[in-house]
Amino acid sequence: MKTIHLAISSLLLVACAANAEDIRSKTIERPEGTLIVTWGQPAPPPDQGRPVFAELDRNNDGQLTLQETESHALLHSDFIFADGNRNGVISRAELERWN
Ligand SMILES: [Ca+2]
Ligand SMILES: [Ca+2]
Repeated sequence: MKTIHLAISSLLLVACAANAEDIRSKTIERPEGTLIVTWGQPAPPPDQGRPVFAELDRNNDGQLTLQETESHALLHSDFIFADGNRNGVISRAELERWN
């Protein structure tokens, strides 16, 4: 029997906003096979406050690499957007713009 998995995340975010950690699924039996629809969103990263450049820049080279941002979950997940010139590192000015 054919099984189809369909993940819907962005369409139902509003419906799940009240309980953001709740991942739900529904199984629908169809003549063509079983359809499993899963929706929800993972829990947001904990609020760590604004990242402090000097604390993240472990090698003190004036740039933040992706690895150096691992301790700040939100900045780490948003790295490509914070890296305004897309050179693979975040400068102090880029971090200030991102904040
Ligand atoms: Ca660095
Ligand atoms: Ca950059």
